[in-house]
Amino acid sequence: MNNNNHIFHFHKPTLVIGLGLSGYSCVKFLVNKKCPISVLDTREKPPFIDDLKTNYSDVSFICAEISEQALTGYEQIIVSPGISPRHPALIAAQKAEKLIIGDLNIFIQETETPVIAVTGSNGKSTVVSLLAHIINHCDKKAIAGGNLGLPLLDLLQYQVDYYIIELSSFQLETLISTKSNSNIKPFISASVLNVTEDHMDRYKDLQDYRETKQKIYKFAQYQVINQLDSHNTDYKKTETKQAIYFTEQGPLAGEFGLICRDKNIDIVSIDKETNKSILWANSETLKIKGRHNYLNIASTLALLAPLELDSNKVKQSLTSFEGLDHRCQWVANINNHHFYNDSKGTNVGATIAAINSFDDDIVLIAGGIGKDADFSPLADIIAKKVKGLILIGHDANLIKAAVESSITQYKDNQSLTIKLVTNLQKAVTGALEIASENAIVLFSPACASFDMFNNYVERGQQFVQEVKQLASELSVNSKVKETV
Ligand code: UMA
Ligand code: ADP
Repeated sequence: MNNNNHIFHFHKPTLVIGLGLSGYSCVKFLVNKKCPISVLDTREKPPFIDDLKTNYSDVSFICAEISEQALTGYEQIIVSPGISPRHPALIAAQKAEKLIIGDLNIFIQETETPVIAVTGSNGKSTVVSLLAHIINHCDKKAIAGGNLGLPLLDLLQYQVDYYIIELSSFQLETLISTKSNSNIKPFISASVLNVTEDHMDRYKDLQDYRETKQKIYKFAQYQVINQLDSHNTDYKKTETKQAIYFTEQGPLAGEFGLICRDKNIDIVSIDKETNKSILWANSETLKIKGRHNYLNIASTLALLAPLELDSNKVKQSLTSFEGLDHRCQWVANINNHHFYNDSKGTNVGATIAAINSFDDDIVLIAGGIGKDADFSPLADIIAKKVKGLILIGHDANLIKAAVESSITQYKDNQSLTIKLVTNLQKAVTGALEIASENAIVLFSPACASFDMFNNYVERGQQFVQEVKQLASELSVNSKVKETV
């Protein structure tokens, strides 16, 4: 390994801030490298405190607020993604020439295995899981991690051909490129899949959030760009790197895109040299559905292009990919009403994509913590397409006000029924009461879950449980997915 690329040094006194998944994985990695570390968390009982005490009793744990005093004596500070590096004490430490980074900088410094990196407001987990699924099907080994769940530094213990990493804006926020490391290109390909509002409680504005995501391209050989994302297109003009494009429309030479024939969609690319069209998949043969998922496939193929995998094997693997739980996942049919769980729809853009996946009448269940989002784009589509709206959680009234304003402004959907309820059980029964014949009941909250649940998984599981319960109580014509 070329030490010239190192910005993090294992002999220097280091503080890890946060003892969640990322922080604990840093502890394991750094102790193994004999790095002198301490851990600070503002919570008295952070998630991995018992593991730290049992397995690393020599590592000191400090429960304190982040302050200049608490950072004194450390030359390097590793910040967990849940903590903003814009905290005044961290900014002061940076000015004092301390190294402030996240686990991502250590990961790119230490990896010798090629990496494919993905960020974006929506579709990240689907794309990284599909990338790993395809590569493994093509007789190579890949493992996916990062924001998906397996922390970045934990990936390094796996002997594989490729690491596939999902990066959140929080992880990219601490990524720094200096003179020392700016020449390394650990990412074969990297993509900002899309940018729509999310985490507006952490960023100044959408541009700030977008620029944070675009840091992913700094360490990439190929930048994979969403052709229709004008913001990424602006970025393209200022960069000279090799680019591969994907688009929601028919592709041009060298691009990956979608060709629509009525409701049937082909995912195709156009060979740069021969100009011939290559058909990768057709919507009829895929297990994942919805236009946003076909675009996810196009971006996945673009990210894989530099690997030159066997195209027949790639095509086969696309048809066997089942998608992930809690993403537009069919749960049950009760009296000809199909219930879908999209608990991972945690922002406005995701829920808009989920609504657009269906042509039928929709009753939408939404709400939770809105993260200071502008709900008006969601309200507009609700006013146009949704027949019933059930709202739960902290920001239910904000969504209701936005929808009522859209209805008044555009004189749309005056008959839309809106109900506010206090829990998911009432949401599910309420949805069935107002659903018209053959309607879809879509649970896509457009919000984070932390007001009522530990995370989106627990929220999705509870939704599925309530739907199953309703199906059994009614003992009517119903069919429930076995495995959820
Ligand atoms: N926290 C404190 N005090 C501290 C440290 C953390 O209150 O001293 C709080 C944070 O504000 C946050 C929570 O603890 O509310 C968790 O933060 P963390 O940085 O300790 O999180 P980890 O357990 O390390 O998990 C992180 C990612 N979490 C976040 O970015 C908030 C996980 O993504 C990721 O799977 C994991 O690292 C492994 O890489 C989750 C997530 O919600 C799924 N991501 C956001 C998203 O997808 O929208 C970005
Ligand atoms: P992420 O990891 O970025 O949160 P996921 O793949 O887990 O993305 O999908 C989360 C939700 O986002 C899905 O349930 C769906 O509602 C929506 N979604 C998925 N892909 C896209 C896309 N390309 N564009 C817009 N929304 C999407």
